[in-house]
Amino acid sequence: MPSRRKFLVQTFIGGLAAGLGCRYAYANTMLSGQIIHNTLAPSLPIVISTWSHGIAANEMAMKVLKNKGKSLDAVEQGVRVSEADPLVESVGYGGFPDASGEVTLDACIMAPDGNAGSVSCLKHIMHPVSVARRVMEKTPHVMLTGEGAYKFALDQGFEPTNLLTPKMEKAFQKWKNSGLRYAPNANWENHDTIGLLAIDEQGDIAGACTTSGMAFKHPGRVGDSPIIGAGLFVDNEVGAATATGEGEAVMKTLGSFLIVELMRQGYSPQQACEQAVHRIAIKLKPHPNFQIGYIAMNKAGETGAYAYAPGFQYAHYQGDKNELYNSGSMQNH
Ligand code: SD4
Repeated sequence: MPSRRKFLVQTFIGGLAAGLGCRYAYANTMLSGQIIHNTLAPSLPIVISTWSHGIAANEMAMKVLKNKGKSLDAVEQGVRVSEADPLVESVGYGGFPDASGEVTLDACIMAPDGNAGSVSCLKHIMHPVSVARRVMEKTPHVMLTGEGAYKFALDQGFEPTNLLTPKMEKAFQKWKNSGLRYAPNANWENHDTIGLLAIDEQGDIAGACTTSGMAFKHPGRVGDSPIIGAGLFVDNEVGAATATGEGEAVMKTLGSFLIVELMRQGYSPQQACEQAVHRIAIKLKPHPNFQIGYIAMNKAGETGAYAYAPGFQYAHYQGDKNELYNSGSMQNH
């Protein structure tokens, strides 16, 4: 290559690298010293999940793992606890309805062998994660949606259930009467989708994510939670990540896949979560009430968590310690 051209190419690449370096240096400087995280040295098995109800889900998942169960069974059994709990208001039974008063559920599951299953906009079924697992194991597909997913669930022997609790019916009527239109708002909506990641004694990683989505969403709206790579991603060679919060931003940046790919490049789970939140901040210019939270785990069992706004909590279970932590966030620094 002629020397001037070589110089220009090198200058271009150098400039690009410096630009990127700058961006990441800026991100890391801005974020450094702000991480609130558990300091345990990893020892398998380990379970990590989103929000305070993750404690009960972790409990069940760890029970499976301590009985020599596999991570895939642990993640399914774990999130089923939140799906059945009417006090968890963004998951399964007792979740917020959509703008027509119907509870519609999104869920997915991913196995250590890379297989995945998912359901979206599923009505009347209490355990969408288990339907997602059946999609993974009994069909050649990854995702079933709406009426088709419901019919499949019935064919598989799942019982129809009324998912709308009296409390949520009241909340819906109040919202309807208020004349308010749907607007994503992290401060008044319950952001409590459960994403749960587990690594078993053999070092195999699985994940599950399940939600009723954003309260009073448009009928038919599907969020990030059932989208493989957005709400959840597992690569058993590298690690796993899962998301909670305003799903549209996670979908636009394929957040969980991004985190796993960053870990593949050598980022720690914590650094990878921070970069994925930062990517959203740079690309999407979030609105004032925006919230998003990620958790991640790598093959060594190291974990990380990070959010856009303060208030995101996650539950981490290792040995005999099942504890709730406040994640760091971009906005409180
Ligand atoms: C969604 N990510 O449907 C979900 C909502 C959520 O806690 O996480 N709520 O966009």
